[in-house]
Formats: sequence, structure tokens, C-alpha cells
Amino acid sequence: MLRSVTRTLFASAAVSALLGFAPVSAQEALSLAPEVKASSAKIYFERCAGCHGVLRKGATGKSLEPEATGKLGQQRLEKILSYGTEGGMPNFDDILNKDEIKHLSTYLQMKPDVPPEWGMKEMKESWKVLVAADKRPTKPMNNINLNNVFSVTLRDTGEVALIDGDTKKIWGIVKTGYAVHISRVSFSGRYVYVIGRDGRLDLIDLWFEKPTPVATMKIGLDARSIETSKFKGFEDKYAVAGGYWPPQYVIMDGQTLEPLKIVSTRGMTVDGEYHPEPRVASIVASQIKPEWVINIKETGLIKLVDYTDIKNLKETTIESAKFLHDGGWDASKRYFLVAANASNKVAVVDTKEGKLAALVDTKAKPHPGRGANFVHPKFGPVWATSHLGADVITLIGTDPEKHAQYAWKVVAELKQHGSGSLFVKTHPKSRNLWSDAPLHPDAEIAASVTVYDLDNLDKGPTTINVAKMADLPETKAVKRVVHAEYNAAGDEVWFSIWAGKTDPSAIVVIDDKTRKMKTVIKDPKLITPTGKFNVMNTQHDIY
Ligand code: DHE
Repeated sequence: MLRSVTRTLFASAAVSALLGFAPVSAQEALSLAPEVKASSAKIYFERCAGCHGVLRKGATGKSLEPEATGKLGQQRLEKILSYGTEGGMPNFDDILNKDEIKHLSTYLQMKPDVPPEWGMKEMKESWKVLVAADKRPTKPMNNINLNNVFSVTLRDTGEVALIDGDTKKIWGIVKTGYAVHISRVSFSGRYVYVIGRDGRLDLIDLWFEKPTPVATMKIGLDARSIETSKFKGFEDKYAVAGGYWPPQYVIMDGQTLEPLKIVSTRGMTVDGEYHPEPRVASIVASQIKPEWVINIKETGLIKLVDYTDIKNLKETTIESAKFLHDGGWDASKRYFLVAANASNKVAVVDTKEGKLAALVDTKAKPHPGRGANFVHPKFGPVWATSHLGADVITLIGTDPEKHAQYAWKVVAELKQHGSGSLFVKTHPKSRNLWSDAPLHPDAEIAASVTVYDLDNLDKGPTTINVAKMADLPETKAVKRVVHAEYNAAGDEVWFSIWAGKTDPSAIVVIDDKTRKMKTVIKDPKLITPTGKFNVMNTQHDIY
């Protein structure tokens, strides 16, 4: 039988001194049976490390080092873990049972474990080419409209579903890494690269009769980002993946995933302090230069990595603000805007000049996904982000040429139905701006989206409960509506209904013009769908 948590707080320093032994700190006195500690460590890695860091130094989420958690104490930690906070920390009482929450609260007050490194030897051992490049089709062997295929994360099964956007049918399901994070598409549109949180990268070829994995490699133990080379002459040539643990990026052959170069991101922050775990957050590929923009979360450094000669790699290091997370291009694709979310800022990089263009102060915790670009009647071209920590959508002017007075300024804050938002989206052919709020603690808000009419922003938003449209059975888990993605034509917007692991989930397809439900994609295999990546929009960075 499992030994229960033993939390023995010894006598105070004064009493210890009287009894003649050294005081035992509260942290040292905490203990968990090895199997309970292992399962808490697993839960921490799977559910918490992303925001708080493997070493628990804090980033999007607060520091959870014992000095901080010890002050909060067992009861308060259990409460936060159960019910979440309005600052963006989600509730876990629908995912974890009471014992798991109790043990995790104790685990958080203990010293963090340091995981092992993962270098070239480990990468090469994990690398498998499943179908050699010269054995792959020379033309598409299916009749699917590949431009309109969606690669959909099935978060809790470690799979992606490739959905035919024309018929709304699942074309194939591919086994991938744990809690798959994102898919990115090669410049040609033929390959989909999928990264799991466990660092497993899979390369899927869409030219076979069915979507077929052709190579796999584990880039580390914890990862979130993947991108390909998009500059003329380098199309589909390289891939680059970003590690959370170990903190490093890896350049690979784009067709086989053979690891070619590993670059550590450990070092000094913008404040001049050493950080042992500067994780790689978003990566985007420039189409105007042979470069990737690689954002290092904890240091606040943005690397412009020139991939023309990877043996003599050139990096331009741009100082911005700490806790870089996600971001996207402006409409001209010259400027890259990235949220430094725990610093409440958006950093703007001028990739043509290789310089920081601006650091823009925003409301709490901007979280754009890739953001949304549109032309505002007064401010000209703007880029939008929603927020984890505020109920607004921030618009930032992005045209220093013709609208210089608005460039890199917050020109408007549109009210949205709640904080806890993760993604905004529009499309060049749409006149709507959509925003979700899946991490809001209120179930009704988490199930709803805000939509603005871009031709009539003063009219205010409409809030739509998208989860209701799916007509799923009532269960304990909150039905979080997450991540808007357009189809290739830009006339449909797709939302995931992210329910519990054992509950039915769905994707709701909305007619963008009428804002009415067009179809609900339901399938027993569609378990916890979250991110959706339309081939055409992802390939060409359309958002
Ligand atoms: Fe994400 C993008 C990190 C939790 C769905 N997420 C990103 C990116 C990063 C990141 C660095 C940018 C990648 C890029 O562009 O190269 N995400 C993290 C975390 O660290 C965090 C906060 C905690 C964790 O434990 O992972 C986290 N993310 C989530 C989720 O819980 C989401 C909602 C559901 C899921 O499937 O995991 C989620 N993240 C997404 C999606 C994108 C993303 C759908 C891509 C948005 C896009 O449109 O490109």
C-alpha cells in the first residue's frame, strides 16, 4: 500500500536549539513516498512545467521554488491548484483528484529535480527514417485538396488528426509525441512537422494515399516549437526545433530529420543574470532572408539565426524583454511581434534591419498565438493580441511608413468577454476578428468566444457560446473553446471544443459571414482537440 504523505514539521529553531540539534527547515522536513513523488513529478512535468519551468524558476507562471511555495503553504497551494486564479492559472479539480492535488502541493514545496541532458548521441539514437526520401512519391497519390487539410492536435492521445477541410472527414490519424503541441508546414506544403511536449518530432508526408510518417527524432525531453526553412533556395531543406529541456535549439535535415547542429541557449538574461534554463519559445521563418527568428523565453533574447552556413552559424542577438512566448508576423512579413507575456510587453523585431523596432507596454500577459492582422479605418494596418490576464484585445499599429504616428503604439483596446484568452484570429478575406478565453475559471466564459465586426468596431463585440453549438453531453469537465483557425478560402472558422480526456470533444465549423454554425465534426477518435493548423494558412503565415 502507498505510504501517505508525511509532512513532519519539526520543532522551531528555538526548541531545536534547546534540544541540542540543528534546526530542520520546513522544506527539508517534507517527504513523499518514492512512488507518490514520481507520480507528482510526472504530473508537474505534464501539467505545470510549461508555464513554471522544469527548475520552477517561473516564466508565464510564477516561481514555484520552495522559497515561494513554502510561504504559500499546503492549504493555499491546494486551493490554487484546485480552482485556479483569474491571473490565468487554470483550475485542475476537473483533471486531478484530491489526493493528486494534495501530493502535488507537497511536491511543489520540495527541492526541484534536475533532469538529464540530451545531446547529439541521444538524438542520433532516437532518429529513424521510416521511408527514405527516394522511396517517397514523386507526385501526390491522393485526391485530397491538400491546401485545405487541417492538422489537428489530439492533445491527450499523443496523435494528430489530418482532417480534409472540404469534406470535414478525418483523412488519417498519426501517432506522434506526448501531448502534441504544434504542427508547422514545409514551404512546399507537402510535409507537416509535429512536435510533442516530450520532444518527439514527427515528419508527415501528405503525398501518400494516406498521411504517412516518414521520419521521427527526439530533440530533447520537453519541447514546444518547430519551423522549417522558407527562404528561396532553401525551401523544405532544414527544420529547426526548440527545446524547453534541455534549453537548446536543434537544426535538422528537413527531409529526414537527421540532427545537424545543436545550439545551447543557456546564458545571461537581458538583466545580466545567469539563467540555467532559458527555454526556446516561438520560432518563425523569414521569407525575406535565410533566417529564423528564435525567441528565448527566460533571457528575453531574440536570435536571428542565419542558416546559409550552419557549420559557421551566424546569430544576431536582439535584447528585448524577459519571458518571450508566442508571436507572429505583421501583414508585410518584415516585422515580427512577440509577447513577452509575464513582462506585459510585446517586442517588435525589424527583421530587415536585424534590430528591435519597439517594446510596447500592454495589459497583463498578452498571448496572441500568431496574432491577427487587419487594416483599421483610422490607424491603418494593425496587429492584434488577446490576453491571459486582461479582458481586452490590444491593437498595435504596424505601418511605420504611412501611419508613423500609430506605429508600435497601442492604438485601441477592444473589450472582450473575459480574460484567460489564448488566441485571436482573422483572415485577409474575412471581416471578423475572433478571440477565445479557454483558461477563464468561469465555465460559461471559457465555453464562449468574442467576435468583432472589423467594419464596425465601435458597435462592440458579440459573444457566442460555441460549446453549446456542439451539443455535447453534460460532463464534469469544462468545455473549453480554443484556437480559431480559418479554412484555406477564409470563409469558415473552426473552433475546438476541448473537453475532458474521457469525454466526447468536437470541432465546430462556423460560417464566417453569417457567424452561424455550419457543421460540427464529431468522432470518437477526436479526443481533446486543441490546435488546428490549416496547410495553406500555416505554409504562408496567413493570419
Ligand atoms: Fe502552447 C503555441 C508554449 C500551453 C496550444 N505554445 C505555443 C508556442 C509556445 C507555446 C512557445 C509558440 C510556438 C511557435 O510558434 O513556434 N503552450 C506553451 C507553454 O509553455 C504552455 C503555456 C504550457 C505547457 O505546459 O505547454 C502552453 N498551448 C498550451 C495549451 O495548454 C494549449 C492551449 C493546448 C495544447 O494543445 O497544449 C496550447 N500553443 C497552443 C497552440 C499553439 C501554441 C494551438 C499554436 C498557435 C498558432 O496558431 O500557431
